[in-house]
Amino acid sequence: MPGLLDTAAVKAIARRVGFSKCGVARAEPLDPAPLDRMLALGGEADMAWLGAHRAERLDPARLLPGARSVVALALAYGAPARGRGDGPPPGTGEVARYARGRDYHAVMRRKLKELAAGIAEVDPGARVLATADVAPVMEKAWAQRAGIGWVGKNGCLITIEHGSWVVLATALVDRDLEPDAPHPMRCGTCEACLPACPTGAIPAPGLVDARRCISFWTIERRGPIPKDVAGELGSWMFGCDDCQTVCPWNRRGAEAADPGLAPRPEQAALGIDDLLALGEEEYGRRFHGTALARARYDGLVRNALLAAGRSGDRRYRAAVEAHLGSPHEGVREAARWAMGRLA
Ligand code: B12
Ligand code: SF4
Ligand code: SF4
Repeated sequence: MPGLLDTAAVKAIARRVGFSKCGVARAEPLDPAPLDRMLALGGEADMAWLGAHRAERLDPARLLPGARSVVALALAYGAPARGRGDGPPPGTGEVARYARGRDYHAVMRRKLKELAAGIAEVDPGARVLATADVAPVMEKAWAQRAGIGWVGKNGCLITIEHGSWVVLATALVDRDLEPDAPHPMRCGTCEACLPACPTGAIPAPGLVDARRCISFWTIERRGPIPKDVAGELGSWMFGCDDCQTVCPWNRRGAEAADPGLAPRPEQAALGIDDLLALGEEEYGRRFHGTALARARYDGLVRNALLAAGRSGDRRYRAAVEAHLGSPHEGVREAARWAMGRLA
């Protein structure tokens, strides 16, 4: 039955759909300073798309003409409390917690569709653009403005209830909704995440330099990883959580809000041997539908070769050598680097 679309109605729909948190902000342009600061530094690394859509990133009305409100949404994923399951078993590389279940993009897409359908039931004329991760929308900035959490000094959006173990989405709406108050910054005097970053990728509070971030190199980087970075990736095979695991707001861990996001034990740490022996077809079967697919076959094998090299374990030599003739440049280079380490 059509009625009035207001903030309470939107939040009730978000709750029904299963989002962990929902808040509303006015769709007024964002402060350009943080984005410009990062771009001026070159902190976007290879991700030129971060600067290419600067105007859209700052002003939602450029994405949805007539946008009046931004609904910010958070979905908690499963993460163990600190102390349990820390560090991957020997012979494996660790996977960031957000990527240990089903691909959150798929889970989000379904929920965002249901949210848009719920809004259409109340207000059939409302126009909605609901996305997660894929559109030029600064999701953390909106989440903070809409009051669901704050951007911590580690650059992540932190909620009181679930820590930073949440993924984010937004829905732009061409309706005036009562806004929530922005969330206050709750880091206080803590700075634990800055020295905890193994590669010094957080040169100042809240500023993440992707050129030094393990998450960038192991997930987003296409092709070869420079020699000086290859040895610095620690125990990580895909992504990195080091600046989050030290955060006091994450001490308790989090329950997955959707069963699809619950961690699968076999996806928390990947065997180096397994990945070195992986063919493209088997890769498709194993990783399709997970966030790990973002790294593609060659990215994951490249990461495994570097992990083998860092381990110093000469038993990997034959498996590494087999990749020296790979058609993928990133894989070939990683195999050469690892052979040098295992010599
Ligand atoms: C590009 C990108 C990356 C890049 C760059 C990271 C970055 N910090 O921007 C890389 C590949 C490194 C990356 C890594 C990760 N990412 Co990412 N990423 C994105 C993406 C696509 C765009 C982010 C963006 O616009 N960055 C540009 C900068 C300028 O924007 P911003 O950080 O949002 O800007 C704010 C801060 O700079 C802050 N700020 C500026 N100055 C200051 C000063 C102080 C003192 C403070 C406190 C804050 C502050 O204010 C700005 C506005 O609020 C978003 C999805 C999206 N569309 O938003 C996901 C997203 C941010 N990533 C996400 C995740 C999960 C991760 C990882 C945790 C994955 C992992 N475990 O490996 C890591 C975390 C690394 C980290 N410490 O930030 C989630 C965030 C979840 C959360 N709770 O915060 C997002 C929102 C995806 C999603 N839909 O859920 N990511
Ligand atoms: S994700 Fe890892 S490498 Fe990137 S800023 Fe955090 S601790 Fe540093
Ligand atoms: S570790 Fe401390 S400074 Fe860093 S994000 Fe968490 S509370 Fe903020």
